[in-house]
Amino acid sequence: MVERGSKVKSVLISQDLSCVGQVSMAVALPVLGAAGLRTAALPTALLSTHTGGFGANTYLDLSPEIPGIMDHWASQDISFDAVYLGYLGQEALDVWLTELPKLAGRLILLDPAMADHGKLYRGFDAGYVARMGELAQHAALLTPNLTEALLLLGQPVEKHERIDRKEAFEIVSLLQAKFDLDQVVLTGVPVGTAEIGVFGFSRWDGFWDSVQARVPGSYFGTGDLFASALMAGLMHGFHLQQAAETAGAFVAKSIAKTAPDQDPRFGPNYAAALPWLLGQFLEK
Ligand code: PXL
Repeated sequence: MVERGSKVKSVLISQDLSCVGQVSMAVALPVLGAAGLRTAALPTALLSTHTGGFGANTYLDLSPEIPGIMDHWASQDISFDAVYLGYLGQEALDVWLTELPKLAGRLILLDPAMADHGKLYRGFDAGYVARMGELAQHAALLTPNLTEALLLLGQPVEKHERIDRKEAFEIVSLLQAKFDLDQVVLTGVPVGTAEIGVFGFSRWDGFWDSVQARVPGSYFGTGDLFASALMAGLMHGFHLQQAAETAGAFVAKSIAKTAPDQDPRFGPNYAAALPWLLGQFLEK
């Protein structure tokens, strides 16, 4: 549903705001805003930094604000074409379990940001994974990395180091069935020694994959950049595969444009790849 009197599509973004580290809200807002979308930002928590390697970060839970903010928007007839949820935090996940069903009918993208490289992020546990699975049942599109997908399926996370194409498609298929999803994008899948793949399914276009050479370097926030660019592509009318390939290329270009001595905790240089991304939408 497009907001009245406007052709600009609107996206509600809800995830944490980490003050330092270029992850989650701090990259979703600039990417989606620059892509010409009307963004609404609903931060779930305020952290001094992300939880990946800066020591004892502060954490302020903002989730008690969410229901009141949603009620105020409803009273003003403010609605959204799409909803993008990423890293939420323990308390906000519970709030969204109540709130998300009320937004049924929108394009709901859930990036179940909770783990990577075979490990849960600090502060998360098996209960968080189980509740993320419940939330996934209210999403239309799920974009886990391989570790998150294995956790959501209750499979051994040791497999995150390398799987083959057949296993990757099986994982996509199992996720689709378990959470009754319209669309799935399994991201950052290491296939072979020097390649990285994205494997997807859409109810409309079936299964597809896209494998490319891995750009060396591992940075925080790449999953958030990918999901943000994916959402931007979908809002510009791209099919899922085209949106995922564009998002994957955007992340690869961001990494390629990052100084080799840059501290990976601060994320890649996505700003240098943003003009390229926006060009993809203009050419459409
Ligand atoms: O999506 C990465 C991310 C987002 N938000 C917070 C994080 C991380 C990764 O560590 O800690 C707070």
